[in-house]
Formats: sequence, C-alpha cells, structure tokens
Amino acid sequence: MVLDAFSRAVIAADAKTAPIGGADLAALKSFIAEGNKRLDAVNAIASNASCAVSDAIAGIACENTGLLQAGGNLYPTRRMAACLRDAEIVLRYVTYALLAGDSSVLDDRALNGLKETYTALGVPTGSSVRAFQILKAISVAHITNTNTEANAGKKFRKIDTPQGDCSALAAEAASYFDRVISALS
Ligand SMILES: CCC1=C(C)/C(=C/C2=NC(=C\c3[nH]c(/C=C4\NC(=O)[C@H](C)[C@H]4CC)c(C)c3CCC(=O)O)/C(CCC(=O)O)=C2C)NC1=O
Repeated sequence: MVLDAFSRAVIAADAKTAPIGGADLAALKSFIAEGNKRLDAVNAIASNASCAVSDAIAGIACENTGLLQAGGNLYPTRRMAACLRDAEIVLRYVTYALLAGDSSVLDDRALNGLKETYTALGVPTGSSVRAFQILKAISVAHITNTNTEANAGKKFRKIDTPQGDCSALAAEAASYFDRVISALS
C-alpha cells in the first residue's frame, strides 16, 4: 500500500484506537512547517537526475571495466540502456518517497521483486549497490548544497536554495537510498 506521512499516522493511530496526538501530531506539524524545504530537497534530486544517473553508471563502469566488455552487464548498449533506465526509475521513486515522507511507494512499486529480477538476469548485485551508493552521495550533496566542482567537473551546478538546515531531509533521503541498497544486497 502506498502511504504518506499523514496516512501512516492515521493507520498507526487507528491500530491503537487512539486519536492522533502527542509526538505524532508534532511530527506532522513539522512536516507541514518544513514543507517548502522538502520540495526544495525533492527538486535538488529531480532536477539533477539525468546527470546523477549518468555519473553513477559511468562510475561503476570505470571502477569495473569488465562491465563494458563482452559478458559484462553493461554490454552491449541494450544492457547499458537498461541499467541507466533502472537507475533513473529507482531515483524517481526515491523522490516520490521523499515527497511523501514515507518509503512505501519506493518499496512497493520499485524495490519489490527487484533483487529476484536481477538475480534471474545475472545483473551483478555489487555493482548495482555501488551505483546507488554513488546516487546517494550525489543526492545528499545536492540537498545540502555541498556539491563541489572538484567532483562534478564541467557539469558542476549549484542550485539556489534558501538558507536553512537541510540535514534532516538529507538524512531522510539517505535512508531511502539505504532501503534500495539493502533490498539489493
Ligand atoms: C517498477 C520499476 C521497474 C524496475 C526497477 C525494472 C527493472 C528491470 N531491469 C531489467 C533489466 C536490466 N537491468 C540492468 C541493470 C544493470 N546492469 C548493470 O550492470 C548495472 C549494475 C545495473 C544498473 C545499475 C540490466 C543490464 C538489464 C538487462 C539485463 C538483460 O536483459 O540481460 C528488467 C528486465 C526487463 C527489461 O530489460 O526491461 C527489469 C524488469 N523494471 C521496471 O519496470
């Protein structure tokens, strides 16, 4: 089931046959109060998605050149295209989860069965995990606005975000990538 921070609170309260109050209500209050920051964080990932995905997949190919050779899972270009597509799909679901403040959409629509699919197709787990670790690092850097020219090279781009502490949202986004990583591990 696809939930968000609000429906999740309702289900938890209903299970206790209690009204929503106390810490749950405070958490929802802050979800609303910090809403614009959350939208900026989603945008930080979404608006850099194609650059991030190509960087992550180039990264795994550089670290493991066998992937690009006959028998490797990025060869021929059909497999490279499938990998880029998969990374983009999963990243998109991470943005949905971050928007909703809940991982269920990511779990149900993208991660459910993915490891089994990869195992059946012979897609290497270690390289997939590494790709999502790179995407996690890129996304956290964009949310906290700490991306550097040293790592980005010619593609370096800073987005204008309002001042403020985005560490909680960066940690939340990181937790969604950790779900991806543990689902594939
Ligand atoms: C619900 C959303 C959704 C997901 C997540 C999804 C994944 C998905 N990835 C696939 C293939 C694939 N995925 C990869 C991915 C990779 N190869 C690598 O070396 C890297 C480690 C990795 C990229 C990070 C590859 C190479 C294939 C093609 C494998 C083959 O046909 O031999 C396939 C098999 C069918 C196809 O080729 O389209 C599925 C279903 N499909 C979906 O609809």
